[in-house]
Amino acid sequence: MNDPRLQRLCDAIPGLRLLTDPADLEHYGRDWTRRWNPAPLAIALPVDTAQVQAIVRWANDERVALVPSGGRTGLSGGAVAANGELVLSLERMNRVLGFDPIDRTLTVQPGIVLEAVHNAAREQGLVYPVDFGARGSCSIGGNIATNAGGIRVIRYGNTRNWIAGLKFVTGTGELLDLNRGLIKNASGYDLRHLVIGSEGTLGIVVEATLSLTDAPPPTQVMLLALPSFEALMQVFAAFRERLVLEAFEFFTDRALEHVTAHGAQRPFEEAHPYFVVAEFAAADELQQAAALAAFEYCVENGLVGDGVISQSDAQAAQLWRLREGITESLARYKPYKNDISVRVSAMPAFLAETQALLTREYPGVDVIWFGHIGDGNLHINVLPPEGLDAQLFVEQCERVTDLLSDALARHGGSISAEHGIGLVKKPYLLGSRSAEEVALMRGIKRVLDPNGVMNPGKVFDL
Ligand code: 2HG
Ligand code: ZN
Repeated sequence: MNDPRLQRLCDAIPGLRLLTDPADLEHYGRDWTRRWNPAPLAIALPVDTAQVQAIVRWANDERVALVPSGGRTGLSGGAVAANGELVLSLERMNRVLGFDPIDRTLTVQPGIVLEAVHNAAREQGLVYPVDFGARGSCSIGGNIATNAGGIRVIRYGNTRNWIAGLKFVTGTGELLDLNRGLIKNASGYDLRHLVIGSEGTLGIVVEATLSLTDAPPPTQVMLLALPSFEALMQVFAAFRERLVLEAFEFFTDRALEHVTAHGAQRPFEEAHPYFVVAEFAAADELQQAAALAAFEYCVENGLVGDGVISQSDAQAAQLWRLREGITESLARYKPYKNDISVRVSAMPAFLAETQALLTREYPGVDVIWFGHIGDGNLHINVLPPEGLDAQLFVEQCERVTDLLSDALARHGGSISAEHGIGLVKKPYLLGSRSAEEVALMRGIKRVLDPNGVMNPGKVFDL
């Protein structure tokens, strides 16, 4: 170890795995944003809570910034280490620690991949229902850090709803045991919920107790083609009224173009401008008939132009691929991403205004809309025009995001629905939160992380 600080870290924690190879610094120093050049000091891979605490104490002594790191599938730069930070990777803390059949909870380490959580729950005949496209690589610790949402929020809520307990190392290295799996606990502030969504700025989750639930009833998946944007929320209302929705997702023809070019199968012969993937309970004939009735109602009222319904799990997966494959199909273009939300009731007015705004501000640009429309959450990906300098492109998009942020403020919405603020959305935080709220957030940060070692520069500057 050439760096004396790292030498002291190795001395303090015998056996700690530390990586300093340039390829490792590059690999662990970035997330899926790909906008910043990774430049961490080193990567530490602790194996237990005691090592995490010792790393945090070392960081306080040395005043070295720490970047907690899970699967690094984030889209807001929350796990980027570009300023000589120590990346604290939780990937070796990836075990299931226990299952309690009476409490119906699964206790896991933070580095476990979401898909492994799904599998562990299924082995117990139950489910952990939070789900999204990055399930094969994102970690539960990262999900907690952003209160991740995904494709089943409409039915099950966000990550927050499924966290029964957390063990948490604060920015000074104290270990807190938050809520301990209790269903009812009215003994003061629920610090667990402060930690969830804090993007690694307050400390590090070292253990999570997850609530599990019954497996959902058999479902079917329907793909609908819509003639207009205005029809979208009406179709949603018609489906929600008649069916138990497990998911209700939308995307545009531009998204379809990219995802089919990337290997997904084209669903309809004819062209349509908008699409919906809806998954709903179809346990018996009554529910299946209700689905058909919802479809027919929409067709009769000119809200839907075409549709298909899955008859097997394989077909359902094929339809889901059209929605879940979008991010991957766009990745090579390095899109500028928006992840915004408004109340579902505000959606029709907000959609109309945003569509007009983006059509005006992005002439001739490939703008791809998709998202969790049933939660009021839109993902709008803007692709850089060919030949445009990457930095200039981001600057142009940020000017449009200023306008979008104003529109969100008028409609009471949020600049980040589920990806987090990180580095990417930091300039817009004050459009979604009042100055008083952000001042309180800073105060909370100072209490839990007085030396500012936890993921500094993310969410807000001190
Ligand atoms: C999704 O819903 C993810 O697919 C990613 O949140 C969204 O790539 C995006 O903008
Ligand atoms: Zn999403």
